[in-house]
Amino acid sequence: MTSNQVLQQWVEEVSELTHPENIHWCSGSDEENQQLVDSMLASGDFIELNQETHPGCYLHRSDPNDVARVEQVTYICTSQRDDAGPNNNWMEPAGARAKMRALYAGCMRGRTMYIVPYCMGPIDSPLSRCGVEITDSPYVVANMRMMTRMGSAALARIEREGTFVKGLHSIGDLDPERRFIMHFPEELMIQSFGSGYGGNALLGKKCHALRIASFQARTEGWLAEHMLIVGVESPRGETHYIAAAFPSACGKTNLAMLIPPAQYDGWKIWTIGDDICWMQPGEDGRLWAINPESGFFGVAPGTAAGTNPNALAMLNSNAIFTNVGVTADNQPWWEGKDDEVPVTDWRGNPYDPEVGPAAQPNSRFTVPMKQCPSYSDEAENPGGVPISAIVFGGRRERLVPLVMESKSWQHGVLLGASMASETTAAATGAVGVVRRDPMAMKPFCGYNFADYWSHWLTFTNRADNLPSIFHVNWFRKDQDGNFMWPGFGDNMRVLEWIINRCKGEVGINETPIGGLPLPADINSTDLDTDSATLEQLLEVDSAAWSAEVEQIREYLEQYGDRLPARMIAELDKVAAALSASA
Ligand code: SAT
Ligand code: MN
Repeated sequence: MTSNQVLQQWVEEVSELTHPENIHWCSGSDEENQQLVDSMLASGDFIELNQETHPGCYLHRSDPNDVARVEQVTYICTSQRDDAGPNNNWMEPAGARAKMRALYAGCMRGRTMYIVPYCMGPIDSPLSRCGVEITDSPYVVANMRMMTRMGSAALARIEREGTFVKGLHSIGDLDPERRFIMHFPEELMIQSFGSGYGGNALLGKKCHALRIASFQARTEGWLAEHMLIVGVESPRGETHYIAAAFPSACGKTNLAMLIPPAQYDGWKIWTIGDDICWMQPGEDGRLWAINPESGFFGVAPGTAAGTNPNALAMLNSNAIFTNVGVTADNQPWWEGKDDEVPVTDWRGNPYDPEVGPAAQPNSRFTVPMKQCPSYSDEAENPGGVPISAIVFGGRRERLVPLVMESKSWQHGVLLGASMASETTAAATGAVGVVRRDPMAMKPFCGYNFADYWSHWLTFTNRADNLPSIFHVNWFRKDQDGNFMWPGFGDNMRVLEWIINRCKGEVGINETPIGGLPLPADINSTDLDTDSATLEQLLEVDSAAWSAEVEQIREYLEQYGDRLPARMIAELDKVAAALSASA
Protein backbone atom coordinates (compact mmCIF):
# COMPACT_ATOMS: atom_id res chain seq x y z
CA MET A 1 0.00 0.00 0.00
CA THR A 2 1.16 3.50 -0.74
CA SER A 3 -0.08 7.06 -0.58
CA ASN A 4 1.12 7.59 -4.16
CA GLN A 5 -2.06 7.23 -6.21
CA VAL A 6 -0.29 6.55 -9.50
CA LEU A 7 1.70 3.72 -7.97
CA GLN A 8 -1.30 2.28 -6.10
CA GLN A 9 -3.39 2.28 -9.24
CA TRP A 10 -0.64 0.79 -11.38
CA VAL A 11 -0.14 -2.06 -8.87
CA GLU A 12 -3.89 -2.76 -9.00
CA GLU A 13 -3.91 -2.76 -12.80
CA VAL A 14 -0.94 -5.10 -13.00
CA SER A 15 -2.49 -7.40 -10.45
CA GLU A 16 -5.75 -7.57 -12.41
CA LEU A 17 -3.80 -8.38 -15.55
CA THR A 18 -1.34 -10.93 -14.14
CA HIS A 19 -3.46 -12.63 -11.38
CA PRO A 20 -0.79 -13.22 -8.72
CA GLU A 21 -1.63 -15.40 -5.75
CA ASN A 22 -0.09 -12.88 -3.31
CA ILE A 23 1.16 -9.33 -3.38
CA HIS A 24 4.18 -8.38 -1.28
CA TRP A 25 5.42 -4.80 -0.85
CA CYS A 26 9.18 -5.01 -0.22
CA SER A 27 10.54 -3.13 2.79
CA GLY A 28 14.14 -4.17 2.24
CA SER A 29 14.48 -5.34 5.87
CA ASP A 30 16.80 -8.12 7.00
CA GLU A 31 13.84 -10.23 8.18
CA GLU A 32 12.17 -9.92 4.81
CA ASN A 33 15.39 -10.94 3.09
CA GLN A 34 15.78 -13.96 5.40
CA GLN A 35 12.24 -15.10 4.58
CA LEU A 36 12.96 -14.71 0.89
CA VAL A 37 16.19 -16.72 1.21
CA ASP A 38 14.40 -19.44 3.19
CA SER A 39 11.65 -19.74 0.61
CA MET A 40 14.17 -19.88 -2.25
CA LEU A 41 16.15 -22.59 -0.42
CA ALA A 42 12.89 -24.53 -0.11
CA SER A 43 11.96 -24.05 -3.76
CA GLY A 44 15.44 -24.78 -5.12
CA ASP A 45 15.91 -21.27 -6.54
CA PHE A 46 18.80 -20.98 -4.09
CA ILE A 47 21.30 -23.70 -3.18
CA GLU A 48 23.23 -23.20 0.02
CA LEU A 49 27.00 -22.96 -0.43
CA ASN A 50 29.56 -23.83 2.26
CA GLN A 51 28.44 -21.57 5.13
CA GLU A 52 31.75 -21.93 6.97
CA THR A 53 33.91 -20.61 4.13
CA HIS A 54 31.13 -18.52 2.50
CA PRO A 55 28.61 -17.35 5.11
CA GLY A 56 25.46 -15.93 3.56
CA CYS A 57 26.42 -17.13 0.06
CA TYR A 58 24.00 -18.93 -2.24
CA LEU A 59 24.08 -20.44 -5.70
CA HIS A 60 21.36 -19.88 -8.27
CA ARG A 61 21.19 -22.02 -11.42
CA SER A 62 19.28 -20.33 -14.18
CA ASP A 63 17.51 -21.95 -17.07
CA PRO A 64 20.34 -22.93 -19.50
CA ASN A 65 18.53 -20.91 -22.21
CA ASP A 66 18.56 -17.79 -20.07
CA VAL A 67 22.14 -16.79 -19.30
CA ALA A 68 22.73 -13.40 -20.93
CA ARG A 69 21.22 -10.17 -22.14
CA VAL A 70 19.19 -10.50 -25.33
CA GLU A 71 19.87 -7.46 -27.50
CA GLN A 72 17.94 -8.83 -30.48
CA VAL A 73 14.66 -8.69 -28.52
CA THR A 74 15.44 -5.47 -26.65
CA TYR A 75 13.40 -2.56 -28.02
CA ILE A 76 13.13 1.20 -27.63
CA CYS A 77 9.49 2.12 -28.18
CA THR A 78 9.40 5.83 -28.97
CA SER A 79 6.49 7.35 -30.89
CA GLN A 80 8.87 8.35 -33.71
CA ARG A 81 11.11 5.65 -35.14
CA ASP A 82 13.97 8.10 -35.76
CA ASP A 83 14.08 9.01 -32.08
CA ALA A 84 15.32 5.47 -31.35
CA GLY A 85 17.90 5.69 -34.16
CA PRO A 86 19.86 3.10 -36.14
CA ASN A 87 21.54 2.05 -32.88
CA ASN A 88 18.33 0.53 -31.46
CA ASN A 89 15.59 -1.95 -32.32
CA TRP A 90 12.36 0.00 -32.49
CA MET A 91 8.75 -0.97 -32.03
CA GLU A 92 5.73 1.27 -32.25
CA PRO A 93 4.56 1.86 -28.63
CA ALA A 94 0.89 0.84 -28.94
CA GLY A 95 1.82 -2.38 -30.73
CA ALA A 96 4.52 -3.13 -28.18
CA ARG A 97 2.10 -2.55 -25.29
CA ALA A 98 -0.50 -4.85 -26.84
CA LYS A 99 2.10 -7.57 -27.42
CA MET A 100 3.26 -7.37 -23.80
CA ARG A 101 -0.30 -7.26 -22.44
CA ALA A 102 -1.04 -10.55 -24.10
CA LEU A 103 2.10 -12.11 -22.60
CA TYR A 104 1.38 -10.75 -19.11
CA ALA A 105 -2.23 -11.95 -19.04
CA GLY A 106 -2.47 -14.36 -16.10
CA CYS A 107 1.32 -14.87 -16.04
CA MET A 108 1.64 -14.62 -12.24
CA ARG A 109 -0.98 -17.26 -11.38
CA GLY A 110 0.21 -19.20 -8.34
CA ARG A 111 3.10 -16.80 -7.81
CA THR A 112 3.82 -13.90 -5.48
CA MET A 113 3.99 -10.48 -7.05
CA TYR A 114 6.70 -8.40 -5.40
CA ILE A 115 6.52 -4.60 -5.44
CA VAL A 116 10.13 -3.40 -5.29
CA PRO A 117 10.59 0.35 -4.71
CA TYR A 118 14.20 1.33 -5.34
CA CYS A 119 16.43 4.36 -5.54
CA MET A 120 19.27 4.58 -8.05
CA GLY A 121 21.95 6.50 -6.16
CA PRO A 122 22.29 7.60 -2.53
CA ILE A 123 18.83 7.87 -1.03
CA ASP A 124 19.17 11.59 -0.24
CA SER A 125 21.05 12.68 -3.37
CA PRO A 126 19.51 15.18 -5.78
CA LEU A 127 21.30 13.26 -8.56
CA SER A 128 19.44 10.02 -7.71
CA ARG A 129 16.26 8.81 -9.39
CA CYS A 130 13.70 6.27 -8.19
CA GLY A 131 11.82 3.42 -9.74
CA VAL A 132 9.47 0.61 -8.82
CA GLU A 133 9.94 -2.86 -10.23
CA ILE A 134 7.03 -5.26 -10.09
CA THR A 135 8.35 -8.79 -10.46
CA ASP A 136 7.32 -12.39 -9.85
CA SER A 137 10.92 -13.52 -9.27
CA PRO A 138 12.24 -13.71 -5.67
CA TYR A 139 15.75 -14.05 -7.19
CA VAL A 140 15.27 -10.64 -8.80
CA VAL A 141 14.16 -9.17 -5.46
CA ALA A 142 17.25 -10.56 -3.68
CA ASN A 143 19.51 -9.13 -6.40
CA MET A 144 17.77 -5.74 -6.50
CA ARG A 145 18.26 -5.51 -2.74
CA MET A 146 22.05 -5.57 -3.25
CA MET A 147 22.23 -3.63 -6.51
CA THR A 148 19.98 -0.71 -5.48
CA ARG A 149 18.79 1.11 -2.37
CA MET A 150 15.62 -0.94 -2.19
CA GLY A 151 12.65 -0.78 0.17
CA SER A 152 10.91 1.61 2.55
CA ALA A 153 13.30 4.57 2.21
CA ALA A 154 12.96 4.49 -1.57
CA LEU A 155 9.16 4.30 -1.30
CA ALA A 156 9.18 7.28 1.07
CA ARG A 157 11.18 9.27 -1.49
CA ILE A 158 8.77 8.28 -4.26
CA GLU A 159 5.83 9.40 -2.10
CA ARG A 160 7.62 12.70 -1.46
CA GLU A 161 8.66 13.39 -5.06
CA GLY A 162 5.80 11.76 -6.93
CA THR A 163 7.86 10.52 -9.88
CA PHE A 164 9.30 7.09 -10.54
CA VAL A 165 10.18 4.75 -13.40
CA LYS A 166 7.65 1.92 -13.79
CA GLY A 167 9.24 -1.46 -14.47
CA LEU A 168 7.12 -4.56 -14.93
CA HIS A 169 8.89 -7.89 -15.02
CA SER A 170 7.73 -11.49 -15.22
CA ILE A 171 9.89 -14.52 -15.87
CA GLY A 172 6.89 -15.94 -17.73
CA ASP A 173 7.68 -19.46 -18.93
CA LEU A 174 11.32 -18.65 -19.89
CA ASP A 175 10.52 -19.53 -23.49
CA PRO A 176 13.15 -17.67 -25.60
CA GLU A 177 10.45 -17.20 -28.28
CA ARG A 178 8.34 -15.29 -25.80
CA ARG A 179 11.06 -13.02 -24.42
CA PHE A 180 11.00 -9.23 -24.84
CA ILE A 181 12.65 -6.30 -23.10
CA MET A 182 10.67 -3.18 -23.99
CA HIS A 183 11.50 0.41 -23.09
CA PHE A 184 9.02 3.28 -23.31
CA PRO A 185 11.29 6.23 -22.50
CA GLU A 186 8.58 8.84 -23.18
CA GLU A 187 6.52 7.24 -20.38
CA LEU A 188 9.46 6.31 -18.12
CA MET A 189 8.33 2.71 -18.39
CA ILE A 190 10.00 -0.70 -18.85
CA GLN A 191 8.29 -4.01 -19.63
CA SER A 192 10.31 -7.21 -19.49
CA PHE A 193 9.03 -10.75 -20.03
CA GLY A 194 10.50 -14.23 -20.27
CA SER A 195 13.94 -13.89 -18.69
CA GLY A 196 15.28 -13.96 -15.15
CA TYR A 197 18.82 -12.92 -16.15
CA GLY A 198 20.58 -9.79 -14.80
CA GLY A 199 20.36 -7.11 -17.43
CA ASN A 200 17.00 -8.42 -18.68
CA ALA A 201 15.39 -8.70 -15.26
CA LEU A 202 17.12 -6.45 -12.70
CA LEU A 203 15.39 -3.47 -14.24
CA GLY A 204 17.26 -0.87 -12.17
CA LYS A 205 20.49 -1.69 -14.00
CA LYS A 206 20.81 -1.34 -17.78
CA CYS A 207 17.08 -0.78 -18.48
CA HIS A 208 16.57 2.08 -16.02
CA ALA A 209 20.04 3.42 -15.15
CA LEU A 210 21.20 3.52 -18.78
CA ARG A 211 18.41 3.27 -21.38
CA ILE A 212 15.64 5.21 -19.61
CA ALA A 213 18.08 7.44 -17.69
CA SER A 214 20.04 8.44 -20.82
CA PHE A 215 16.76 9.63 -22.36
CA GLN A 216 15.77 11.43 -19.15
CA ALA A 217 19.27 12.93 -18.79
CA ARG A 218 18.99 14.49 -22.23
CA THR A 219 15.85 16.42 -21.32
CA GLU A 220 17.17 17.33 -17.86
CA GLY A 221 20.73 18.29 -18.83
CA TRP A 222 22.87 15.53 -17.36
CA LEU A 223 24.65 12.36 -18.53
CA ALA A 224 23.86 8.70 -17.80
CA GLU A 225 26.91 6.71 -18.86
CA HIS A 226 28.25 3.15 -18.97
CA MET A 227 31.32 4.09 -16.92
CA LEU A 228 33.22 2.97 -13.86
CA ILE A 229 34.26 5.63 -11.34
CA VAL A 230 37.56 5.44 -9.42
CA GLY A 231 39.34 7.77 -7.05
CA VAL A 232 43.13 7.92 -7.34
CA GLU A 233 44.72 9.05 -4.08
CA SER A 234 48.34 10.22 -4.14
CA PRO A 235 50.77 9.93 -1.22
CA ARG A 236 50.06 13.61 -0.56
CA GLY A 237 46.44 12.71 0.19
CA GLU A 238 44.99 14.33 -2.95
CA THR A 239 42.24 12.31 -4.67
CA HIS A 240 41.29 12.70 -8.33
CA TYR A 241 38.21 10.97 -9.70
CA ILE A 242 38.16 9.35 -13.13
CA ALA A 243 35.12 8.03 -15.03
CA ALA A 244 35.92 5.43 -17.70
CA ALA A 245 33.95 3.65 -20.42
CA PHE A 246 35.05 0.38 -22.06
CA PRO A 247 33.28 -2.19 -24.23
CA SER A 248 32.94 -5.63 -22.63
CA ALA A 249 36.06 -7.78 -22.16
CA CYS A 250 38.36 -4.79 -21.58
CA GLY A 251 38.88 -5.23 -17.84
CA LYS A 252 36.50 -2.60 -16.53
CA THR A 253 35.89 -4.29 -13.17
CA ASN A 254 39.64 -4.87 -12.77
CA LEU A 255 40.38 -1.18 -13.40
CA ALA A 256 37.68 -0.15 -10.93
CA MET A 257 39.43 -2.19 -8.22
CA LEU A 258 43.05 -1.81 -9.35
CA ILE A 259 45.86 -2.43 -6.90
CA PRO A 260 48.85 -0.20 -7.76
CA PRO A 261 52.23 -1.89 -8.38
CA ALA A 262 54.74 -2.14 -5.51
CA GLN A 263 56.64 1.07 -6.16
CA TYR A 264 53.44 3.14 -5.93
CA ASP A 265 53.86 3.22 -2.18
CA GLY A 266 51.29 5.50 -0.58
CA TRP A 267 48.99 5.54 -3.64
CA LYS A 268 45.52 4.12 -3.36
CA ILE A 269 42.70 3.38 -5.76
CA TRP A 270 39.20 3.91 -4.38
CA THR A 271 36.22 2.24 -6.01
CA ILE A 272 33.08 4.34 -6.44
CA GLY A 273 31.49 2.20 -9.14
CA ASP A 274 32.28 -0.45 -11.73
CA ASP A 275 29.55 -0.05 -14.34
CA ILE A 276 27.33 3.05 -14.38
CA CYS A 277 27.96 6.74 -13.81
CA TRP A 278 25.45 9.61 -13.66
CA MET A 279 27.07 13.04 -14.04
CA GLN A 280 25.76 16.54 -13.70
CA PRO A 281 27.37 20.01 -13.86
CA GLY A 282 27.86 21.52 -10.41
CA GLU A 283 27.91 25.16 -9.38
CA ASP A 284 31.70 25.17 -9.71
CA GLY A 285 31.45 24.22 -13.41
CA ARG A 286 32.81 20.75 -12.82
CA LEU A 287 30.95 17.50 -13.52
CA TRP A 288 29.86 15.72 -10.34
CA ALA A 289 29.16 12.00 -10.50
CA ILE A 290 27.33 9.32 -8.57
CA ASN A 291 27.24 5.58 -9.03
CA PRO A 292 23.51 4.83 -9.14
CA GLU A 293 24.13 1.23 -8.01
CA SER A 294 25.02 -0.15 -4.59
CA GLY A 295 26.33 -3.55 -5.63
CA PHE A 296 28.42 -5.35 -8.22
CA PHE A 297 26.99 -7.79 -10.75
CA GLY A 298 30.29 -9.07 -12.06
CA VAL A 299 31.51 -11.81 -14.38
CA ALA A 300 32.91 -14.63 -12.23
CA PRO A 301 35.26 -16.49 -14.66
CA GLY A 302 38.76 -15.02 -14.58
CA THR A 303 38.29 -13.38 -11.18
CA ALA A 304 41.38 -14.50 -9.30
CA ALA A 305 43.93 -13.52 -6.68
CA GLY A 306 46.35 -12.55 -9.46
CA THR A 307 44.01 -10.46 -11.61
CA ASN A 308 41.67 -8.88 -9.09
CA PRO A 309 42.40 -9.71 -5.44
CA ASN A 310 39.92 -7.05 -4.26
CA ALA A 311 37.09 -8.73 -6.15
CA LEU A 312 38.01 -12.16 -4.81
CA ALA A 313 38.18 -10.84 -1.24
CA MET A 314 34.66 -9.40 -1.37
CA LEU A 315 33.13 -12.71 -2.48
CA ASN A 316 33.61 -14.64 0.76
CA SER A 317 30.28 -13.65 2.29
CA ASN A 318 26.76 -12.40 1.48
CA ALA A 319 27.06 -13.03 -2.26
CA ILE A 320 24.73 -14.60 -4.79
CA PHE A 321 26.51 -16.73 -7.38
CA THR A 322 24.66 -17.43 -10.61
CA ASN A 323 25.66 -20.37 -12.84
CA VAL A 324 29.08 -21.14 -11.33
CA GLY A 325 30.49 -24.60 -10.58
CA VAL A 326 30.86 -26.13 -7.11
CA THR A 327 33.79 -27.90 -5.42
CA ALA A 328 33.63 -31.10 -3.36
CA ASP A 329 33.36 -29.03 -0.17
CA ASN A 330 30.55 -26.93 -1.66
CA GLN A 331 32.47 -23.75 -2.43
CA PRO A 332 31.73 -21.72 -5.55
CA TRP A 333 34.20 -22.26 -8.38
CA TRP A 334 34.85 -20.85 -11.83
CA GLU A 335 37.52 -21.14 -14.51
CA GLY A 336 40.63 -19.16 -13.60
CA LYS A 337 39.83 -19.04 -9.87
CA ASP A 338 42.45 -21.50 -8.56
CA ASP A 339 43.76 -25.04 -9.05
CA GLU A 340 40.83 -26.79 -7.41
CA VAL A 341 38.90 -29.26 -9.52
CA PRO A 342 35.15 -28.71 -9.23
CA VAL A 343 32.77 -31.64 -8.89
CA THR A 344 29.60 -30.04 -10.23
CA ASP A 345 29.11 -27.81 -13.26
CA TRP A 346 26.78 -24.82 -13.61
CA ARG A 347 23.92 -27.00 -14.81
CA GLY A 348 24.20 -29.16 -11.69
CA ASN A 349 25.74 -32.11 -13.56
CA PRO A 350 28.96 -33.90 -12.54
CA TYR A 351 31.80 -31.76 -13.91
CA ASP A 352 33.34 -33.17 -17.08
CA PRO A 353 35.85 -30.95 -18.90
CA GLU A 354 34.93 -32.76 -22.14
CA VAL A 355 31.39 -31.42 -21.85
CA GLY A 356 32.35 -27.82 -21.17
CA PRO A 357 33.50 -25.38 -18.53
CA ALA A 358 32.35 -25.76 -14.92
CA ALA A 359 31.12 -22.18 -14.78
CA GLN A 360 28.97 -20.74 -17.55
CA PRO A 361 31.23 -18.16 -19.32
CA ASN A 362 28.80 -15.37 -18.35
CA SER A 363 28.29 -16.67 -14.80
CA ARG A 364 27.98 -13.88 -12.27
CA PHE A 365 28.37 -12.80 -8.68
CA THR A 366 26.12 -10.27 -6.99
CA VAL A 367 27.59 -8.59 -3.94
CA PRO A 368 27.09 -5.38 -1.94
CA MET A 369 29.61 -2.72 -2.96
CA LYS A 370 30.57 -2.07 0.66
CA GLN A 371 32.25 -5.48 0.80
CA CYS A 372 34.92 -4.40 -1.69
CA PRO A 373 38.21 -3.65 0.13
CA SER A 374 38.75 -0.59 -2.11
CA TYR A 375 35.17 0.72 -1.66
CA SER A 376 35.04 4.43 -0.86
CA ASP A 377 32.48 6.06 1.43
CA GLU A 378 32.36 8.85 -1.15
CA ALA A 379 30.02 6.51 -3.05
CA GLU A 380 27.42 7.54 -0.45
CA ASN A 381 28.09 11.27 -0.82
CA PRO A 382 24.78 12.84 -1.92
CA GLY A 383 26.70 15.50 -3.85
CA GLY A 384 28.70 12.92 -5.80
CA VAL A 385 32.41 13.20 -6.60
CA PRO A 386 34.05 15.75 -8.94
CA ILE A 387 35.32 14.16 -12.16
CA SER A 388 38.81 15.26 -13.31
CA ALA A 389 39.06 13.02 -16.36
CA ILE A 390 36.83 10.97 -18.62
CA VAL A 391 38.54 7.97 -20.21
CA PHE A 392 37.35 6.01 -23.22
CA GLY A 393 38.99 2.74 -24.22
CA GLY A 394 38.89 -0.21 -26.54
CA ARG A 395 40.66 -3.44 -27.35
CA ARG A 396 42.88 -2.72 -30.36
CA GLU A 397 45.84 -4.93 -31.28
CA ARG A 398 47.26 -2.36 -33.65
CA LEU A 399 47.24 1.34 -34.39
CA VAL A 400 45.68 2.88 -31.29
CA PRO A 401 48.26 4.26 -28.82
CA LEU A 402 48.47 3.38 -25.13
CA VAL A 403 46.95 6.72 -24.16
CA MET A 404 46.09 10.05 -25.76
CA GLU A 405 44.40 13.24 -24.67
CA SER A 406 41.72 14.95 -26.71
CA LYS A 407 42.40 18.41 -28.07
CA SER A 408 39.10 19.75 -26.77
CA TRP A 409 35.77 18.57 -25.35
CA GLN A 410 34.40 18.35 -28.91
CA HIS A 411 37.35 16.28 -30.07
CA GLY A 412 36.85 14.13 -26.95
CA VAL A 413 33.25 13.48 -27.96
CA LEU A 414 34.57 12.31 -31.34
CA LEU A 415 37.05 10.00 -29.54
CA GLY A 416 34.14 8.54 -27.58
CA ALA A 417 31.96 8.17 -30.67
CA SER A 418 34.83 6.39 -32.50
CA MET A 419 35.40 3.83 -29.74
CA ALA A 420 35.86 0.32 -31.02
CA SER A 421 37.07 -3.11 -30.03
CA GLU A 422 38.38 -6.00 -32.07
CA THR A 423 36.33 -9.15 -31.64
CA THR A 424 38.04 -11.81 -29.54
CA ALA A 425 37.93 -15.58 -29.90
CA ALA A 426 35.32 -15.59 -27.15
CA ALA A 427 32.68 -14.13 -29.47
CA THR A 428 31.24 -15.98 -32.42
CA GLY A 429 32.26 -14.85 -35.91
CA ALA A 430 35.54 -13.61 -37.31
CA VAL A 431 38.34 -12.71 -34.91
CA GLY A 432 39.98 -9.29 -35.12
CA VAL A 433 37.06 -7.48 -36.75
CA VAL A 434 36.71 -3.88 -35.55
CA ARG A 435 33.30 -3.25 -33.98
CA ARG A 436 32.28 0.32 -33.13
CA ASP A 437 30.82 0.76 -29.68
CA PRO A 438 30.46 4.52 -29.11
CA MET A 439 31.01 5.44 -25.46
CA ALA A 440 30.45 1.68 -24.77
CA MET A 441 26.77 2.60 -25.04
CA LYS A 442 25.84 0.69 -28.21
CA PRO A 443 23.37 -1.64 -26.43
CA PHE A 444 22.40 0.91 -23.78
CA CYS A 445 21.69 4.32 -25.29
CA GLY A 446 17.92 4.83 -25.03
CA TYR A 447 17.70 7.13 -28.06
CA ASN A 448 19.28 8.02 -31.40
CA PHE A 449 23.09 8.12 -31.09
CA ALA A 450 23.22 11.25 -33.28
CA ASP A 451 21.05 13.10 -30.73
CA TYR A 452 23.14 11.62 -27.93
CA TRP A 453 26.36 13.07 -29.39
CA SER A 454 24.58 16.42 -29.87
CA HIS A 455 23.67 16.25 -26.18
CA TRP A 456 27.29 15.56 -25.22
CA LEU A 457 28.34 18.56 -27.32
CA THR A 458 25.99 20.89 -25.40
CA PHE A 459 28.10 20.49 -22.26
CA THR A 460 30.53 23.20 -23.35
CA ASN A 461 27.60 25.57 -22.76
CA ARG A 462 26.50 23.93 -19.53
CA ALA A 463 29.76 23.83 -17.57
CA ASP A 464 32.99 25.81 -17.79
CA ASN A 465 35.30 23.43 -15.96
CA LEU A 466 34.68 20.20 -17.84
CA PRO A 467 36.96 17.19 -17.30
CA SER A 468 39.65 16.42 -19.88
CA ILE A 469 38.85 13.48 -22.15
CA PHE A 470 41.36 10.70 -22.81
CA HIS A 471 41.49 7.48 -24.84
CA VAL A 472 43.42 4.39 -23.72
CA ASN A 473 44.29 1.01 -25.21
CA TRP A 474 45.85 -1.65 -22.98
CA PHE A 475 45.74 -4.32 -25.69
CA ARG A 476 48.40 -3.58 -28.35
CA LYS A 477 50.26 -6.64 -29.64
CA ASP A 478 53.63 -7.02 -31.37
CA GLN A 479 54.33 -9.02 -34.57
CA ASP A 480 54.55 -12.23 -32.56
CA GLY A 481 51.16 -11.68 -31.00
CA ASN A 482 52.48 -10.76 -27.53
CA PHE A 483 50.87 -8.00 -25.53
CA MET A 484 53.15 -4.96 -25.51
CA TRP A 485 51.76 -3.51 -22.29
CA PRO A 486 51.41 -5.53 -19.05
CA GLY A 487 48.00 -4.07 -18.13
CA PHE A 488 46.27 -4.79 -14.79
CA GLY A 489 48.03 -2.97 -11.90
CA ASP A 490 50.51 -1.36 -14.30
CA ASN A 491 47.66 0.64 -15.82
CA MET A 492 48.24 2.78 -12.72
CA ARG A 493 51.16 4.32 -14.64
CA VAL A 494 48.76 5.61 -17.27
CA LEU A 495 46.30 6.88 -14.65
CA GLU A 496 49.16 8.76 -13.01
CA TRP A 497 50.04 10.41 -16.34
CA ILE A 498 46.39 11.35 -16.90
CA ILE A 499 46.25 13.00 -13.47
CA ASN A 500 49.56 14.79 -14.09
CA ARG A 501 48.03 16.16 -17.30
CA CYS A 502 44.92 17.29 -15.43
CA LYS A 503 47.15 19.14 -13.00
CA GLY A 504 49.22 20.62 -15.86
CA GLU A 505 52.39 19.03 -14.47
CA VAL A 506 53.63 17.31 -17.64
CA GLY A 507 53.86 18.35 -21.27
CA ILE A 508 52.49 16.66 -24.32
CA ASN A 509 53.46 15.52 -27.81
CA GLU A 510 50.85 17.21 -30.03
CA THR A 511 49.94 14.87 -32.89
CA PRO A 512 47.16 14.90 -35.51
CA ILE A 513 45.13 12.37 -33.51
CA GLY A 514 45.55 13.98 -30.07
CA GLY A 515 48.08 14.67 -27.35
CA LEU A 516 50.41 11.78 -26.58
CA PRO A 517 52.73 11.40 -23.58
CA LEU A 518 56.42 12.06 -23.94
CA PRO A 519 57.76 8.54 -23.18
CA ALA A 520 59.84 9.89 -20.30
CA ASP A 521 56.66 11.11 -18.60
CA ILE A 522 55.32 7.57 -18.16
CA ASN A 523 56.68 6.18 -14.89
CA SER A 524 58.76 3.17 -16.00
CA THR A 525 60.38 2.17 -12.70
CA ASP A 526 60.25 -1.66 -12.54
CA LEU A 527 58.13 -1.73 -15.70
CA ASP A 528 58.37 -4.94 -17.74
CA THR A 529 58.05 -3.04 -21.02
CA ASP A 530 61.38 -1.86 -22.50
CA SER A 531 61.81 1.72 -23.68
CA ALA A 532 61.71 0.82 -27.39
CA THR A 533 58.35 -0.90 -26.92
CA LEU A 534 57.02 2.03 -24.88
CA GLU A 535 58.02 4.37 -27.70
CA GLN A 536 56.16 2.16 -30.18
CA LEU A 537 53.09 2.32 -27.98
CA LEU A 538 53.23 6.10 -28.27
CA GLU A 539 53.77 6.43 -32.03
CA VAL A 540 51.29 7.59 -34.66
CA ASP A 541 51.22 5.81 -38.03
CA SER A 542 49.74 8.57 -40.22
CA ALA A 543 48.87 6.38 -43.21
CA ALA A 544 47.10 3.76 -41.08
CA TRP A 545 45.32 6.48 -39.12
CA SER A 546 44.07 8.10 -42.34
CA ALA A 547 42.44 4.77 -43.20
CA GLU A 548 40.97 4.55 -39.70
CA VAL A 549 39.56 8.08 -40.01
CA GLU A 550 37.74 7.08 -43.20
CA GLN A 551 36.28 4.03 -41.46
CA ILE A 552 35.08 6.25 -38.61
CA ARG A 553 33.54 8.60 -41.19
CA GLU A 554 31.72 5.71 -42.83
CA TYR A 555 30.40 4.59 -39.45
CA LEU A 556 29.23 8.07 -38.42
CA GLU A 557 27.58 8.80 -41.77
CA GLN A 558 24.97 6.10 -41.20
CA TYR A 559 23.42 8.53 -38.71
CA GLY A 560 22.60 10.82 -41.64
CA ASP A 561 21.16 14.30 -41.21
CA ARG A 562 20.84 14.06 -37.46
CA LEU A 563 24.59 13.66 -37.00
CA PRO A 564 25.92 16.93 -35.52
CA ALA A 565 27.99 18.80 -38.14
CA ARG A 566 30.52 19.45 -35.41
CA MET A 567 31.48 15.77 -35.35
CA ILE A 568 32.37 15.71 -39.03
CA ALA A 569 34.18 19.03 -38.61
CA GLU A 570 36.31 17.45 -35.85
CA LEU A 571 36.98 14.41 -38.03
CA ASP A 572 37.94 16.66 -40.97
CA LYS A 573 40.43 18.48 -38.75
CA VAL A 574 42.07 15.17 -37.82
CA ALA A 575 42.11 14.05 -41.47
CA ALA A 576 43.70 17.34 -42.60
CA ALA A 577 46.34 17.20 -39.88
CA LEU A 578 47.17 13.61 -40.86
CA SER A 579 47.62 14.49 -44.55
CA ALA A 580 49.75 17.48 -43.63
CA SER A 581 52.01 15.28 -41.50
CA ALA A 582 52.30 12.46 -44.06
O1 SAT B 1 23.43 -8.39 -17.74
S1 SAT B 1 24.02 -7.13 -17.35
O2 SAT B 1 23.71 -6.13 -18.37
O3 SAT B 1 23.48 -6.72 -16.09
C1 SAT B 1 25.66 -7.29 -17.21
C2 SAT B 1 26.36 -6.91 -18.45
O4 SAT B 1 26.07 -7.46 -19.51
O5 SAT B 1 27.22 -6.03 -18.37
MN1 MN C 1 28.19 -3.04 -18.14
